[in-house]
Amino acid sequence: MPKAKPHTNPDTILKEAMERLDAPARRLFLTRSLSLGGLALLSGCGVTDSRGVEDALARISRFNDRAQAWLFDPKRLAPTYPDSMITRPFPFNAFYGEDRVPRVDAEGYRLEVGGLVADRHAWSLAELNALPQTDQVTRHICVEGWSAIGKWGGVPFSTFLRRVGADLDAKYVGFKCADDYHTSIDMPTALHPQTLLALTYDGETLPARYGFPMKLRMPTKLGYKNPKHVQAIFVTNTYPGGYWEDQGYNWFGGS
Ligand SMILES: Nc1nc2c(c(=O)[nH]1)N[C@H]1C(S)=C(S)[C@@H](COP(=O)(O)O)O[C@H]1N2
Ligand SMILES: [Mo]
Repeated sequence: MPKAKPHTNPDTILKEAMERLDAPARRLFLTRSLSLGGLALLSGCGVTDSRGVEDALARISRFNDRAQAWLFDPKRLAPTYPDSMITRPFPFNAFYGEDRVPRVDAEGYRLEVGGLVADRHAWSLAELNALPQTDQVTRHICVEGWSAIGKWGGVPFSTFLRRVGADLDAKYVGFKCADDYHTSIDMPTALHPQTLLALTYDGETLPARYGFPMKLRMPTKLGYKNPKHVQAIFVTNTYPGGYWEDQGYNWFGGS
């Protein structure tokens, strides 16, 4: 038997292992940025060669048969952590560099609310801050292959949706951001007890890089589903897609 060519390029290793997977498993994991690091994180094991990658992918593919239903149980809670485990400094990520973070004016800010809601009044920051607040320490997982633990505070999103008289039987909640980012989530996730309309990070007003003045924080979703600098929220039955979702990322994006 001819000896297999040694693989040196991580992308080649990943691509060749992918080709041996069945189509549904491949489709699920062929997000554009699945790197070896990301794969190691998703599979919970080190992947250094093509054998390791295949094992990891096989494990993920088996896991995924159960995962979608398991992750999407609206009553299931994501793990929480003690403050001592917060990652410092917490990483910044966006589709641009930190020098281009949008600077939203606090005074002029009004959160627009639209679609299938009874009350379309736009909210000032003072009004949002006057709603009941809570905080939680959870893990943020980015498909680019890193995760970090952070502390977000704000209004339980279900409280907000009820306050604006949202149609809770609608399928989707969509988000538009100050940097042209957009995304959308399913209603069960919107109503999940850990889904927060986040106004603070680590006890301070949400810093610009983490999404000032407001981000939606969902520990049950991958990083790219957590929109920063949210300017408008809309409730709809028409699939809204999203910035990464429209480029082939999985819409559900659970973590
Ligand atoms: N408005 C906006 N929200 C966004 C993004 C973005 O580019 N713009 N990037 C997403 C991605 S991929 C990640 S990992 C997280 C990063 O959040 P952080 O900077 O608080 O770590 O924000 C998400 N939300
Ligand atoms: Mo991300």
